Amino acid sequence: MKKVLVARRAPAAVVEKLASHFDVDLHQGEVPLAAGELRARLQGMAGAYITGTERITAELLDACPDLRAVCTMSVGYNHIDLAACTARRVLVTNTPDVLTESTADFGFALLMATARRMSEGERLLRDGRWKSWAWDFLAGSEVHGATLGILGMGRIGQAIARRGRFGFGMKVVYHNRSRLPVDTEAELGASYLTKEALLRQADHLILVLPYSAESHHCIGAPELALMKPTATLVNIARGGIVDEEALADALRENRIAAAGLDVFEGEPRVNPVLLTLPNVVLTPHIASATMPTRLAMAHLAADNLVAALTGAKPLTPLNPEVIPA
Ligand code: 8YV
Repeated sequence: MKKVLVARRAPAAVVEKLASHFDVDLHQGEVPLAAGELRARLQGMAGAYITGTERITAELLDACPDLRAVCTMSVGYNHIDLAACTARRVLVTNTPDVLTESTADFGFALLMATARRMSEGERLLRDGRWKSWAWDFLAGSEVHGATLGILGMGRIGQAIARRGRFGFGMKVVYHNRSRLPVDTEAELGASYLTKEALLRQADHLILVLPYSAESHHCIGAPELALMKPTATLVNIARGGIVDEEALADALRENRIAAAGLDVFEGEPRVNPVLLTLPNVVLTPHIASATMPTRLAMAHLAADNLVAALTGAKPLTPLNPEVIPA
């Protein structure tokens, strides 16, 4: 029987499914395996079921020559050196599609919570600081009818565009590495802008682009300086896309109005300055966290692993070129 490592706690049905095909080593702890532990646990393993918290590097692959498939329970795969996997003929799969709508729901929720100052209001209420009504008490910015800027117009970006356009009557503008086909733009009611124009025009800017060396700190001091002082910034992509120091400065000096962050550069560590600022809504990387979605992601990752190691066709491969013809 082939051996596989399940590197994080997974639903019982998923572990059972994997155990019916493989000899499974399950890491039960709540804390991810450290790099050295992961390397040790992967010795002799043909497959790895991982999440966004395990890094798959060229060095790790060289130390684990039996590894043939890495299946991540995440759509993002910046934690995996895909080129190194492909060069070593290690199949990599992710979990697209199944999380699109719930992640878009959360992106919109975070945008609204941020623009309408919900966390600030709840903190004030819970702390017993709610004294009275005033005309400008916790007055935030408008969501309906505002200009929604989307940076990264993949599946999740498009699902957010639909919510903004058809749910809230927003003007939707976007920037993406490649422009969408004209009929998709028309269907979404979204207009393409340069990154600079997007930064200047958005009342609410939501980041949904993949993280890579290219997108590292693609929102930094110069980009924040282009945004409206009344603007909201929401990040549900990856922390490293935003220069957190620059963002903290901009928020402290009210150069933008507010930010909603679900992801952080060094998560689970959060920049201590952000923790002190009232105009930031902070959530612990939960954009895809609904039970049905997480179950769908876990099953898809497991189904990919079963297919990859039993000669069947994986459902969502990232490097299909390594699959034998
Ligand atoms: C996951 C995510 O919660 O899918 C992704 O890329 O960021 C989240 O949905 C996380 O990565 C768990 O693997």
